[in-house]
Amino acid sequence: MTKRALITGITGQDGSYLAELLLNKGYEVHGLIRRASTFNTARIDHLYVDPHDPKAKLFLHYGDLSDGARLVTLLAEIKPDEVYNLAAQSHVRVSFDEPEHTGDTTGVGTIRLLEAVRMSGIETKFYQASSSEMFGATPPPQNEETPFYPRSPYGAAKVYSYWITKNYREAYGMFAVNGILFNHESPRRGETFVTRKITRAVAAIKAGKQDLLYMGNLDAVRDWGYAAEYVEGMWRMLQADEPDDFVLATGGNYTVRDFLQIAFEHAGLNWEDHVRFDERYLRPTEVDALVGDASKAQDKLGWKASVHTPELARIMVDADIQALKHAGGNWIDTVELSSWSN
Ligand code: NDP
Ligand code: GDR
Repeated sequence: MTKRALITGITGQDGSYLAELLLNKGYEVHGLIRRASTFNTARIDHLYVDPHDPKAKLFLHYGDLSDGARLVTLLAEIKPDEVYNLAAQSHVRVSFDEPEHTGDTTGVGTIRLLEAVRMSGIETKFYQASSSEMFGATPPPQNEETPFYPRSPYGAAKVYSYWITKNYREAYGMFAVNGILFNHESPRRGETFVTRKITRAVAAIKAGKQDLLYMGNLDAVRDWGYAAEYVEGMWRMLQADEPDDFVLATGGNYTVRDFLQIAFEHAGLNWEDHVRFDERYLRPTEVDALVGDASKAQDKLGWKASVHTPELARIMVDADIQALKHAGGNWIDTVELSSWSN
């Protein structure tokens, strides 16, 4: 029997890698996409096959986590074996600008989806994209037992989603799990997250298209892993005998300054010649240090990260240098992006 999965957030970084993984495993994959005035499917275009083709295994459906009724009809129609809830307003800095919207999508959106599972009466396994941001101010190393102390509207919304997922597991016996993932990045990472902002700037500076990069807090410590490996961990959580919550992380410990140094050096550049401070990239409350302990995932799921931060930075720099070349050196938004976005 072909397994069927529904992915919310399929157009995002993780959604695209997860769709790839599941298609390779023979799944029929359904993705929820938001209607926009321009196409927002660039990360999954390479997977798309015309649905008239009998070999098509990827199907996209319009919908939104703010629209509960739509989620019910969609689940009743698709009847997935596995649901991966990856959709969210996922930018921490932006969550201070749009706290209510973030609460609605990143928090309440999860209960809309869980209720849709319950109301449609289907049997399915449920994965919730929980985050190390829930640990916030609690010092590292952080694992499944570490108390939460969120430091942003985003982190608080994710804590709500974490507990409501656990509650549906206990209240209704649902196979519902939280993957508590530490930062994971890739060449498909959104352009305004710090790693990608840096690697795109390195490519543009190397090509002579940009000179300065404006940044916020360089002292923040993060545990940056490779997204393509983390989606395998998500899938393994849903294949376990019992539903449970797991941390996925590399255990590495790097500052933003370390990442700058590694990325610029890989392109033969000195970061201090190009990086300037701009307070607009600071957060009202910062998460100083996130370093994960993923030993439970290693013991129970056999999952372990193999790509660590320095290698990841080099992969991303190489990919952005190539991408800029393919664009004929015309990344017209690069300068603007680094000056106004987060
Ligand atoms: P992205 O920001 O790249 O992708 C977010 C996805 O959510 C996009 O597909 C976006 O659609 C979709 N989305 C946003 N709002 C809605 C909505 N209201 N209804 C339906 N879809 C919506 O995130 P990542 O791929 O990096 O992360 C995936 C998930 O994992 C997120 O929930 C994130 O918070 C969480 N997470 C991420 C970590 C990381 O390091 N990457 C770490 C821990 C957790 P569109 O393309 O239309 O904008
Ligand atoms: P984060 O990722 O907040 O950890 O959330 P981000 O890359 O945005 O920030 C990481 C750290 O870098 C510092 N920083 C800057 N960040 C950005 N974006 N831009 C800058 O110019 C800049 N300068 C310094 C930040 O202050 C922060 O300390 C990500 C998201 O993917 C969440 O959805 C996910 O849940 C967590 O990772 C785990």
